[in-house]
Amino acid sequence: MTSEATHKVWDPLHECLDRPDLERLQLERLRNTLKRVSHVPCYKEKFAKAGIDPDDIHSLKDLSGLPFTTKEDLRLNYPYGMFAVPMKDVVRVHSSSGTTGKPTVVGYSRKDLDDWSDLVARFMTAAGVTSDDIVHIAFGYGLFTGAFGLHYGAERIGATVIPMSGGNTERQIMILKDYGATALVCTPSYALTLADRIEKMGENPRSLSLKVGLFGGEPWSEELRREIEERLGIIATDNYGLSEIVGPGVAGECLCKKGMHIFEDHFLPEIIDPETGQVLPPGEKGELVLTNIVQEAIPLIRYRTRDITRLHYDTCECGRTLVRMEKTMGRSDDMLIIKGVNVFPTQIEEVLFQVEGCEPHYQLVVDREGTVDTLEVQVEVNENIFFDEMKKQRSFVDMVEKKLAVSIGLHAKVKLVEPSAIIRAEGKAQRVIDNRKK
Ligand code: DLL
Repeated sequence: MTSEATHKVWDPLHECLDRPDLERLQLERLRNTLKRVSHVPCYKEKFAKAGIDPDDIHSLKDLSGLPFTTKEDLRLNYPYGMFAVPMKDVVRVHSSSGTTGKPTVVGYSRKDLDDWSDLVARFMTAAGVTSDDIVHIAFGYGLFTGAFGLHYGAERIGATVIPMSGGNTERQIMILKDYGATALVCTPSYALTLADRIEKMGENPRSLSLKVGLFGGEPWSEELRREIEERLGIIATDNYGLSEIVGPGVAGECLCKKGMHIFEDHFLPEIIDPETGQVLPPGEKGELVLTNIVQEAIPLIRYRTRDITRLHYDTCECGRTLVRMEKTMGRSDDMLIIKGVNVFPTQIEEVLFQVEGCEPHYQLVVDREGTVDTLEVQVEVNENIFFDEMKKQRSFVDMVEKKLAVSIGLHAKVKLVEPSAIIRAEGKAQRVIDNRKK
């Protein structure tokens, strides 16, 4: 990596603003956004209920008086009810897991797509990517925001993009070797899977041309970072985002690796106590809440990310003045991220409840085999099914596994257990056993 790449800032005008100038810009953008969303039925209702007139917002401090937006709001307004522009102005749609069978839908105007590419270009530049790089994208192309987000960001920089998409690890490795990628884009766990497979093939992952990794979409530790860096011989950087807010491009690390800079000229961050909803003082750990202040198609006000983190306002050596968020430290809800796919236990419950013979008692066991996450759904079935002949039981399991795959977009192994086998909780049912948390 050249020293030029180390210090490069994609948009110095916005990434290195003095805080008073940044806050002026934020307030102006917030006020404009509130005006734009006030005709969206959900916000019209929320503002009326809270007795809020967007014109009464005169300072950034007033933000804490505005109502929150949640995934539930998106579910209730499925699919396009939260959009603030007519469909003719929406040029792209993406989505993410919802808490039930219906996903969360987001839209982008042409300007939103343009802005999104710039936001991604910002964190890719911060990680040292330049127009000299060849960027291998191993996120799945589709409704998930990961692949398209990074794709257009890398093109914006002028890098060469290899839109490999997900899966087929052996082919990925061949392309990585032959096409000479210098930057790898995927989840951190997939980076390890690649390293494992290359080693199993008797080769050294460090002999690839890779120099930098841009990893995100799921939580990962500093230990995992060290392992990836060591085994692949690269600099591994973290980037964060969520589809409701834009996708990747909400925040990303610079090469100082001291937290991810949140692009505050686009997103207003707050940290709240997830129980009380109260805003916490700077530096405290709590749930990240984000407000879109630039987006046209679906600007969300005080969106509860459910991700737990801490914000740091002290200056960073890279020159960016933007606040940094720490690696996430868990969630304030029960969402699981399995192989990079977001899964809510309620999605699984919904499927099980629709299958005749399944009892309303189940448990999810999440584990890791080598570098790969696994999910087992243990479900109680009535005696007829449990004591049925093997062949019939097998086809019952197949049927449930297929239904689950359709709903959650992930293969889960189904294990049938006899009635009353799952321990009954006295308080809240313990639906999830996550053995990955070592
Ligand atoms: O995962 C967007 C994304 C794609 C970000 C690719 C970065 C790279 P969703 O599918 O909506 O969007 O999932 C969002 O994933 O609320 C976090 O819980 C988790 N998440 C995303 N990035 C990180 C990260 C994309 N770097 C949810 N560290 C978020 C920890 C992350 N968790």
